[in-house]
Amino acid sequence: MQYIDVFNGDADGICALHQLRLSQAVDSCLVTGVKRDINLLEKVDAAETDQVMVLDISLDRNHSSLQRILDAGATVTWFDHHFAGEIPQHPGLTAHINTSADVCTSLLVNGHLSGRHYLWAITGAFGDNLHDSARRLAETHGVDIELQNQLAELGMLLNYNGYGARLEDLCFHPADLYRRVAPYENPVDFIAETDIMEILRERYETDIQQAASLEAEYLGPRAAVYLLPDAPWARRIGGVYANMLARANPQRAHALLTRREQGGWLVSVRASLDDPTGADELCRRFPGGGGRKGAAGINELPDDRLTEFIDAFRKQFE
Ligand SMILES: [Mn+2]
Repeated sequence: MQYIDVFNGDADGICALHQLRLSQAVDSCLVTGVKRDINLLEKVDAAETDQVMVLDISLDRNHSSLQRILDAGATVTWFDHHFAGEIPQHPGLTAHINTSADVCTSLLVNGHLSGRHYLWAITGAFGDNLHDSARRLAETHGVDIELQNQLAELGMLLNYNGYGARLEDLCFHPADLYRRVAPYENPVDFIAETDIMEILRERYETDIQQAASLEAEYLGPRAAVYLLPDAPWARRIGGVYANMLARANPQRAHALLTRREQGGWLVSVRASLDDPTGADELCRRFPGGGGRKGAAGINELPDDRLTEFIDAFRKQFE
């Protein structure tokens, strides 16, 4: 019998798994990838007695692999906040799915564990750009503003690490980053005793300076579109820069399109923070598109559909 932990390689995925493994330590096989790599279950080969934990990836996008694993007789526990589609009714599956715009997987796990490792849940929520939810949870536990801000930076940097077209674009492999986090029950100790924050912060600042020098392709009061070049810094910073723009302009929706090496565009969409809906709906209209209400993406938008996308984006949000 083996434990298999399948998790999104971003802050939310890492902080969700970390909370669960702090409360139940097991020796598990880790399956993860860059944040965009959400078809993670196809990499899992499970046997009858195996226990599979799946965190922060869409059930809809992994439906056939899930069916295969359940048919093999393995037990699957799933926590997620992305569009799930039809959830299979199977005695081997326990699914904790909530697609509300103000929750993330780390917060769902926090609820499941009755707040046992809430500092990591707050970190994961900040990582998913859910600042209101993160601060609300922090307030209920009396976390002071200074620590809140530290956790916000940690969440943002762990999230930033997950962005890239492939693992080579990243500072740390998400499985390695999880292993570095794993010994720390308290994020304050992780921040003080490891050099991870420093390494991520330095690269982040260099990347963000490059992004900030870009001009918008389209800029209106309710919608803005940015085109980023085919470069590792652009692939790393796109999603985090989109979150930053969203917070600076809460009434505006943002689309960041990063040029792909093979042609076409990698698309990140953020609905406005004032009305965080419609991003998934827009992206699902294009092949390879998906996500959640407030933040969604398209893995490969063909060049000849760029204008169509920008029109659809403006129509959705303006
Ligand atoms: Mn998430």
